[in-house]
Amino acid sequence: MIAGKLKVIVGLGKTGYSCASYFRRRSIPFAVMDADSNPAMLESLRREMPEVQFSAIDSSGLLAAEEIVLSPGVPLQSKAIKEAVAGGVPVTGDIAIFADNTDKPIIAITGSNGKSTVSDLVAKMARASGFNVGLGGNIGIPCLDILDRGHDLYVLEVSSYQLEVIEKLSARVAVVLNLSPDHLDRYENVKQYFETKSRIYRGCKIAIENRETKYQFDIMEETNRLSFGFDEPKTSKNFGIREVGVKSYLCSGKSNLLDVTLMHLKGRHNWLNALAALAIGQAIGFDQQAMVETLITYKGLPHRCEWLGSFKGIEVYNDSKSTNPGSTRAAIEGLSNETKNIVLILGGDSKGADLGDLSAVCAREVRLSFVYGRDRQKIASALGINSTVVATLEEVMELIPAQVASGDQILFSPACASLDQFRNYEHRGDEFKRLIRESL
Ligand code: UMA
Ligand code: ADP
Repeated sequence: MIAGKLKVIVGLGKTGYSCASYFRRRSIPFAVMDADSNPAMLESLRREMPEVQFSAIDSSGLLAAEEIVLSPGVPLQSKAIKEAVAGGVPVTGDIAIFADNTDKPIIAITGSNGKSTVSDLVAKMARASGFNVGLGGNIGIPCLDILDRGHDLYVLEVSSYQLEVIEKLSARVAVVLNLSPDHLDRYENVKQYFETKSRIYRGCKIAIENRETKYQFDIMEETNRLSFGFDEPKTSKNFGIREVGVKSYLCSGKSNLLDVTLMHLKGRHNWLNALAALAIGQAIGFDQQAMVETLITYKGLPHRCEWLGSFKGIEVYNDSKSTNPGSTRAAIEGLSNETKNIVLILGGDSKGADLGDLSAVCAREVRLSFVYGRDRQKIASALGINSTVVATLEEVMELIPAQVASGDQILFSPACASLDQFRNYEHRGDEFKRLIRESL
């Protein structure tokens, strides 16, 4: 039982610990709760802040809290949190605390896919344009860890989980990169998930919109808007693609900015990511030449359609960061060609998604498919193509050498969360890299 009116941090992972450090720096009293009796950061908390009370999540303690600071992995809809909210206890999260405590501009980036790529790219463009930029959020660096470090601009990757507890972010620039079904184990339906994503636009100065997204966002009329999409742009506030002969250019209004073949990032989904980054940069006032040069040199993050090399004539791609059907579709379309030579490996925890969304693209583009992991039977039947179904990735890799040949492209793009068999997507991708090198 926690005594006195305190802020209560719920969840002691990366976020919870960064909130604790922040409150400590500001001498704000707080306590911490976690469903796990020995969470990841407990040892550090005991060592660095021995006076802080730590306990299991208990409803009466939450009801007595001055405010709950919720970690993103803890659903707002969980029983104890719902009870506290019903009892009038306010709930916040690290991004909202961050926004309330800086007067520097925030670029807030969400979307079902491409958040980390675009956040990283925009931060690099900002640096190339002379800004002292801080990059954080869902990308893996809790935002409060980058506050108070003298930055003049922030790029925050924001997840739907984080958006649940944000009333009004008031970002300088906000973008929903794209929307496709995800996290249906957390949300009641796709509509609720999309609505949560749309909260990022609340109070923003400049909204960046994807013209390919059909969802109707609720954006205040007076908000300035820029947009991006595959079609040719009409004004300098629109970013798009212009075909000139056989070449495709990223462009804004009448200006052709870059021939897409000059980018390392491959696949049409990355054209949209690049256009979104250019629109964000224009909204903030980045140097256009510096942005274009960044797009030419940017190699992308590991585990995102990462080309591992050519092994005996077989091209291998690690797309372990693909955790939903939308990103696997983008990967397949990115590798598509006339020879139907894609060997797809997927599986894991499907998070309630309908993998049937991939059946048409698989039937068209995939020569062979292997399905593994917890939801393998459900996934294989939803895909509707002939798949080899085994329990683990290791077993897939044992079967692979006998079934692939020079000219094939092996694509590891799981379309699922990794947590049923791996620590996280990085662990899964590293295991794939190790196993493929051993087996080919
Ligand atoms: N916990 C509870 N009760 C629960 C759930 C969790 O007590 O119902 C406790 C766990 O026991 C654990 C702690 O909460 O001790 C973990 O908190 P957390 O799950 O919020 O994880 P953090 O370590 O704080 O990491 C979070 C994000 N994790 C999630 O959203 C699940 C990280 O995104 C993010 O990088 C980090 O904050 C910094 O902002 C990860 C992620 O998977 C990579 N995000 C999802 C995604 O990208 O699809 C949204
Ligand atoms: P996020 O942070 O939203 O998970 P990442 O940049 O880490 O996004 O990429 C995650 C997965 O989504 C990877 O498989 C990547 O290839 C794919 N991806 C990246 N951008 C897009 C996009 N615009 N549309 C669809 N898939 C994408």
